[in-house]
Amino acid sequence: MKKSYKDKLVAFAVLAALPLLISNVYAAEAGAPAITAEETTKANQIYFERCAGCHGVLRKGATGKKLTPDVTIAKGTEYLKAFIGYGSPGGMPGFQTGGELTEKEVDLMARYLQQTPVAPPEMGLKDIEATWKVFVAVKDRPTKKMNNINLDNIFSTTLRDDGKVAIIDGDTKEIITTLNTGYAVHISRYSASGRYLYVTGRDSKLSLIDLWAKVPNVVAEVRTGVEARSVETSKFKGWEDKYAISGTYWPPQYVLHEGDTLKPLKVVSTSGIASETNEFVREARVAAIVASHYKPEFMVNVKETGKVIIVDYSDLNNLKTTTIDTPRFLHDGGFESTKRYFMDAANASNKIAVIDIKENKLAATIDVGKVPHPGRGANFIDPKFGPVWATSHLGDDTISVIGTDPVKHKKNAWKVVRTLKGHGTGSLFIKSHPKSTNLWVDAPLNPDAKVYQSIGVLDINNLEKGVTVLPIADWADLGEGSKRVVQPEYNKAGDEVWFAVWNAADKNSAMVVVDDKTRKLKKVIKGPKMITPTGHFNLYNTMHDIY
Ligand code: DHE
Repeated sequence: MKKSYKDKLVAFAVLAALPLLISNVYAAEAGAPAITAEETTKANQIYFERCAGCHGVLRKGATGKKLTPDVTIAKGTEYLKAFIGYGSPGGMPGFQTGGELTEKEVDLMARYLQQTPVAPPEMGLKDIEATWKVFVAVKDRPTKKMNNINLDNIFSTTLRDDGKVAIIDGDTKEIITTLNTGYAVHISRYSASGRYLYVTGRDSKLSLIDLWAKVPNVVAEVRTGVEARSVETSKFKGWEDKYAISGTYWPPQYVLHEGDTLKPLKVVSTSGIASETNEFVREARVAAIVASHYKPEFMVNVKETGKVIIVDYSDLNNLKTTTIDTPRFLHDGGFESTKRYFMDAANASNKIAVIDIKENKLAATIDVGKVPHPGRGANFIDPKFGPVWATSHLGDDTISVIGTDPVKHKKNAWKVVRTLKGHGTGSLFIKSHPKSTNLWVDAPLNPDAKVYQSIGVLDINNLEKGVTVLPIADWADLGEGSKRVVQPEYNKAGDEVWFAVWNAADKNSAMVVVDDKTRKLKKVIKGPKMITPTGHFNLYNTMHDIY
């Protein structure tokens, strides 16, 4: 009898725990400390929730270091405990100091990391299809918008540890509804018409939300794997709302879905030979995906192999793909202002790869600061250098500003024209808006609370003046906790900028809205529903790639 995906997951759990069940106290590797079956189950869960994103399920390393027993046993339990508990200047968060793990859990993880990792199960089209649910069939959905919400200006806000998103009215700043989605939602993207919202959880649950319903609701969902971070939708003229694409960390693959039902149509593995090393990588994870406005194509970042796969979705049966080699490891990125060039962060190489999505080729690679992490980056007109795109960095406190106009500003194109001092090391996101003269930069992974609880802002017309720091978490007045300020995001008009103040699940969190012109506090959105907000995505700006 063929096994369902759930059966496979159970089989995996049993397999992983089998040696433990036999002895109950277990050291798989010679020299590894003891760990019980019960502890392993708990550690598996913590590893999935907190560690796998950076270190990989096979623990071979990517954004984070390699954590296989050949490395970890030599480091020893005490060293690993210090690293996990207190973090490192290289960007590893302190899980004990941040309140995410107790001292006991840190000790458990230090011992767990010295055991041999076990690979989770594969997941083919049939397995994915078995998890697919349509709650409201297309024929039963409204044929016109049934609410009075100004959809263009809504925000889909991740409520990370609550497994939900909040749909917030950008005009009234009221929460319209909160909806159950996957565990630790990572990103939200909107369909090209603006009717549908796609949300992916870290657990690979992909949810489809109908924004035309009287109250927006989840109309379909599907599990695409064990771990995921990305989703995007077809944006080319004539293909609006037709397809969605989801990318998974495990299994390493991408899935093409029917846009209005999430029915999985095609699965493509991304395991393969890496650029630069030419070695086979099993865990070649899908990071950011962007959709072309020029052609019916998706750009899929394969992290560990350093490949951008351009997927032509005009004929799924005879799928045409173009593979572009870049430096590694590809993570996040976005378009420059004309949307012809995809500015793609290769974070382990400290480079930005520029992909020309009209010609489907690598246009340039540019050296930037340490561990670029742009989110989608920030576009603005530099008074001296013309159109530019900027990234901040996880590993240093600089902002690299890159010329992006190869026609009218040819000598600046694909060069770092300025390096600005940002708000601090540990930055994840940077943002501006065509109607603004501000450049906002966060630093949520900075080790200093004063820095990660605030935001930096630069005046685009006076960049030499340096960064001004605003105490966003203080403005939110939330009481105790880490209160990391995450991700600037504009409203549709470009006159407000929104920030998440991300606290632990049992503490108060908030969204803070700042007037972009005056840089003064406009509104704090808080209350019992606002649990661990992180990313927040304005419909109009996200749909049109305005940032
Ligand atoms: Fe993210 C984007 C992966 C940690 C909040 N994050 C992305 C993207 C990827 C990614 C691949 C790009 C998606 C796209 O554009 O299609 N993120 C990862 C990780 O692997 C990592 C480093 C570790 C992990 O375990 O997940 C990680 N990310 C975080 C966080 O800790 C953040 C702050 C909170 C959280 O949810 O865990 C976080 N990531 C975000 C946000 C975006 C994002 C808000 C979207 C930014 C945007 O402007 O589009």
